[in-house]
Amino acid sequence: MSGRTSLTHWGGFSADVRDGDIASVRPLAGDADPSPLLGNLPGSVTHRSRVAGPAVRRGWLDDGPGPSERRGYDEFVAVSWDELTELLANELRRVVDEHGNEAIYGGSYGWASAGRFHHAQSQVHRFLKLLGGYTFSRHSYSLGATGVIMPRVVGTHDDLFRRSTHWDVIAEHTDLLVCFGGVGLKNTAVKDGGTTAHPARDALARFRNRGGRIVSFSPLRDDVVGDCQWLAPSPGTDVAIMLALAFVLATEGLADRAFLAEYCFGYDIFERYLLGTADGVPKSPAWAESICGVTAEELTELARRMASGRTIVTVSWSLQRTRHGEQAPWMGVTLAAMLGQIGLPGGGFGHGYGSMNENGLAPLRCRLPSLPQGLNPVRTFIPVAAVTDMLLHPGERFDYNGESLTYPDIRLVYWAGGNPFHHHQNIPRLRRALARPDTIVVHDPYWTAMAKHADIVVPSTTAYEREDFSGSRNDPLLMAMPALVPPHEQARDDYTTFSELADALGFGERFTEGRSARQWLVHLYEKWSAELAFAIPSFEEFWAAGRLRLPVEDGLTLFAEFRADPVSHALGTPSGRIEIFSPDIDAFGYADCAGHPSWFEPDEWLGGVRAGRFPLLLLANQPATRLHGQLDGGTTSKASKIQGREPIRMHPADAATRGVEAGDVVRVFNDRGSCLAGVVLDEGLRRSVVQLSTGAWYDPLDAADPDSMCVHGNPNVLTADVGTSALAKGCTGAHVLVEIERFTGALPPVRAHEPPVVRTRP
Ligand SMILES: Nc1nc2c(c(=O)[nH]1)N[C@H]1C(S)=C(S)[C@@H](COP(=O)(O)OP(=O)(O)OC[C@H]3O[C@@H](n4cnc5c(=O)[nH]c(N)nc54)[C@H](O)[C@@H]3O)O[C@H]1N2
Ligand SMILES: Nc1nc2c(c(=O)[nH]1)N[C@H]1C(S)=C(S)[C@@H](COP(=O)(O)OP(=O)(O)OC[C@H]3O[C@@H](n4cnc5c(=O)[nH]c(N)nc54)[C@H](O)[C@@H]3O)O[C@H]1N2
Ligand SMILES: [Mo]
Repeated sequence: MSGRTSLTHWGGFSADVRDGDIASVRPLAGDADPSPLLGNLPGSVTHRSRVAGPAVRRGWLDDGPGPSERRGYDEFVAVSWDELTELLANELRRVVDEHGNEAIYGGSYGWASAGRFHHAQSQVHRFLKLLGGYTFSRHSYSLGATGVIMPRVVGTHDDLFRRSTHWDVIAEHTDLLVCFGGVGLKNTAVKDGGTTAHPARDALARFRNRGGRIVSFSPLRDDVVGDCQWLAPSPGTDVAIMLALAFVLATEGLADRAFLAEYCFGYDIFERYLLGTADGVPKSPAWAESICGVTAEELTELARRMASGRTIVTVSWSLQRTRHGEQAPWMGVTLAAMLGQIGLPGGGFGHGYGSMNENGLAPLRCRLPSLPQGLNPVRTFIPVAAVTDMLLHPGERFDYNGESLTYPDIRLVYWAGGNPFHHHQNIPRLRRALARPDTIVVHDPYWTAMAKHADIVVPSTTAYEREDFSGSRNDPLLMAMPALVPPHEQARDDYTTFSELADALGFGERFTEGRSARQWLVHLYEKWSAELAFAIPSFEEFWAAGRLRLPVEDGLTLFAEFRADPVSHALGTPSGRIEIFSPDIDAFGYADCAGHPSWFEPDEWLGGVRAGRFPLLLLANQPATRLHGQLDGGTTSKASKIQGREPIRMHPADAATRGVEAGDVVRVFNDRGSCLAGVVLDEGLRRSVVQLSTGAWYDPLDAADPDSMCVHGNPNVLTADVGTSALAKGCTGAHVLVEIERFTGALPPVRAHEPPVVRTRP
């Protein structure tokens, strides 16, 4: 069969199918810059790493629920679907009866697949809410710091992306794009929910053709593709750089004081810090030079240039995925406010151009159809990246965003559509935490490391084995996603699994409302259609056409309404203005987040004492060859590996001092853990910076030992499991200090994509 069209988080495609799998794919017509990630799809449905049928960990089956250090290397026993439903329903009932619903952790963070109905998070949360609730999580690994700080600074975090200044406006009006963290095209491959066009490359070409210029602060040259002024500061020092730029504006009469007075709150308090009146340290270019390694002259010249034309200051999301990650976006807005161009076409602030295929894309004029979630009767939550802290420290109090909260005592962990062995930091610590609950349940199509650490493994279908539709809020197309192939082996969609469980637990009718999956698609579509302000075709017509074009809001400039009328379009902050000083945050009295943006020395950076022991700064950034850990075994992903290991990029000079050559396998280590990786040499890196993307599946040499080396190259065996600050407690996985040596031992095989032992019973 050929030519059926579907959608992924990284683009639309049409597929030829053969033997129950995707044989080849072609990008969606009209996508000017399709993603190379599509190359991971062929062969993915029947890949050997699929979970073939329901499976239960041997120790759990024999001994019953309880803490276990055997998670991660025990064998599994194949069970029937009926057995699985009964075991799992009984266990959920036991935990609820004995410990209450709060003892279920259902945060279940993760990206799963495109699809509005079969969206794994929506399914698991709806199910657990009807069960009586669960401990939930707030915010994301993507935007943990931004999600808390920016609502306090500009009254929103979401609108910074959803209603960001359009690429066309930048191409037409911007003179200078000052990018902290680059504008990497690799990351604009992706948008959650799916994306049908990739306009960033073309927009940047039009911008440059018109005379627009880019200044990229980034440790990596290729964070901007094509011409730019590349400045490579020491990672983690961007706030010092921005302060120095601000210092020049303030002291050379270049700050827009009228804008600061009318649209901002508390600039005067911040300025006392900036000029050093408050603490005796002027944040001058000379001061910043000693921290970041960019010269005072370069910084001074840039500040003047920024004030002389239409300038956007854009801060990539990576900058807030570090200790004190709240500061960079806050200081970025402050710097843009001092330039006084916020709300003017082609000027102002951006957060994430080059982080996702969302900034610069026009938002829909309507919402999308979605599965109703219901209310969670349990109010207990954690900031999402505190999952290990929660499991290791039940009953302990912690600070978060002005509140004092308590970690619940979790007995059952339920994961559907995410992979903590991909997303969480300090895997050795994570493994110790995962030994503590009574039961871990994982739904996934694949034997990820998280599935291998579960007690009950539920085989899910992939998005290509079921019917759905999807789209995202900055994409004009709602796309039909017909089933391309039948379900693999015994795989079931999560909806069917939850329907049967809900039945066994006595709330089947409330969960399904009597609808099949197909009937839900029709129902969600029709309900949505009835609420729209405009007419759309019937579901059948949409399904036959395969797509539906929706109206979008073109030509946006972020905060244009606020600039035009700061009274009726006041921001959602306490003052209604941009809070350069936040009295609320100031009153929290946190040692690691003050009342205005400030420079804090990072933990993991080249300037501190720790760098004496571990002298290389590793960037654990997003992979160019896949989405997170998804389809790590696919063609595009595997083609980049070196002797089967994830590539690590090093500057030739850093390699030479260690006797390392291109193509070598190296051991990357610090005091938390170690992994192997394959060397690529590249002069486009700042000295002492190395880069190892996330996403190689965790593969311990000795699965019984939580401290074991990962032989495949997962950087999260090295990263620190500490929050951004007491304010947001966001993920800080972007940077970690390491040392590297040539690996001289016998090269262990990579078994990451091999399933565990699954015994069948007579
Ligand atoms: N060190 C470091 N760590 C990081 C980051 C970093 O920059 N540095 N980045 C962080 C960021 S921004 C993010 S967003 C996270 C991403 O972390 P995750 O979102 O957890 O990573 P994914 O690999 O996308 O995991 C999704 C899982 O869902 C499964 N899946 C797909 N479809 C379905 C389905 O229909 N049903 C079910 N049940 N499962 C399905 C996939 O097989 C996959 O295992 O990682 C974070 N971790
Ligand atoms: N291909 C692909 N695209 C993706 C994803 C993926 O898995 N694959 N994941 C998506 C997701 S979930 C998210 S949240 C976004 C994340 O988007 P980001 O967080 O912006 O992505 P990263 O790749 O981690 O970082 C971007 C660049 O920032 C630079 N950088 C790192 N630290 C510093 C620093 O201290 N200072 C400066 N100036 N620059 C620094 C690095 O060189 C890095 O390449 O990406 C999305 N896009
Ligand atoms: Mo993310």
